Amino acid sequence: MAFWRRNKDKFSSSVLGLDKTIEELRAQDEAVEKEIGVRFARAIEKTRHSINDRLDTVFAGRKQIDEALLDELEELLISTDIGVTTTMQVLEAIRTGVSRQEINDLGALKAVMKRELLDILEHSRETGVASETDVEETIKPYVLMVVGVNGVGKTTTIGKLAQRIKDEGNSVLICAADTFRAAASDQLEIWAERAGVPIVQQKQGTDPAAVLFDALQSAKAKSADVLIVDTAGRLHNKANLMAELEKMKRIAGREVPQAPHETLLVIDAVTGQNGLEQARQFMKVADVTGIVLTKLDGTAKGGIAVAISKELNLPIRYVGIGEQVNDLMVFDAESYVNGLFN
Ligand SMILES: Nc1nc2c(ncn2[C@@H]2O[C@H](COP(=O)(O)OP(=O)(O)OP(=O)(O)O)[C@@H](O)[C@H]2O)c(=O)[nH]1
Ligand SMILES: [Mg+2]
Repeated sequence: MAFWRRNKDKFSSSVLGLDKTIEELRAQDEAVEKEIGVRFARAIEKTRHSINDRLDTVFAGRKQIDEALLDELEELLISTDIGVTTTMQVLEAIRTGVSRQEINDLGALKAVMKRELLDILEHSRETGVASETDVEETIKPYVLMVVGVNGVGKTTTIGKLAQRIKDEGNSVLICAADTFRAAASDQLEIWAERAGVPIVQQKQGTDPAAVLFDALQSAKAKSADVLIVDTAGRLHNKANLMAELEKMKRIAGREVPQAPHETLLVIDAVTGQNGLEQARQFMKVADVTGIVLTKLDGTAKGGIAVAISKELNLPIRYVGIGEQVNDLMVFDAESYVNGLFN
């Protein structure tokens, strides 16, 4: 079973305290959902402003949905980075709705947009989930590799993830396999300390695969549930990077069956369509199974989440919504889409 799902079950069974009544559990679920909705809404405030508020302006004083309005809508959608293909798909759905006289006002138009975006996000979750291949629950550690170009937020995400996975009741070990950049390991060490999880590191310039080998031995010896691996972000030499990632993958698979079980590609939402292009390059060198979209809090172009899902057909697992340890959320398509329009 994939880790995030395995974990979800673990989480719900821990939540199912016998001392709680059904009503109390329901209230607890509702409170959690509300909290998630509120945090998503806050994280995509800038994007909501650039879609929802501008939609209101485009519509103001208009009596009908005509081609001129659709042109403005097209421009608006493109500017949020949801991508050309998605924009065309949404416009097509609106045209169909208008011709069937199902869309007469802004409310109906927003409903169609929400439905189309949600469809795309959920489709990638169902079809693009490479890591859904069964990983037996007895396999330990669950190896999670984190890749992506410089500065997108890999190390920060690992710090947040370590805390989160630990809080969910797992023992975690971090592997500092970014031996390329000076201070990379120190930065990770600070996060490891903060989360109270052990870290395996070696001096700068060590072969990352050797650090990973050490970490795998240590994780097995400690019977750790999850090993999170930080990697170097440089992409300027594709052949090197490919060789390095492949070697790491080979070693992981030799030491732990089916490892790495998940390879998360981190994308910086602020870089918008450029991030998408980086992702394509990365997908050529690593078997990416899911996305972490960071810095959603810092962009008005949060529509990139939709473009990623559609064009890469990969599920977004987590989103980063700030620099603090709690600023990482499991991506929830519905909360995201609701947050864009409500
Ligand atoms: N606002 C915001 N900032 C973030 C988020 N995630 C990371 N950052 C910031 O982005 C910067 C780079 O983060 P790192 O984690 O060092 O990125 P990296 O990918 O490990 O970088 P390299 O190791 O150089 O490849 C830091 O200043 C982080 O605080 C996020 O979700 N929101
Ligand atoms: Mg880093």
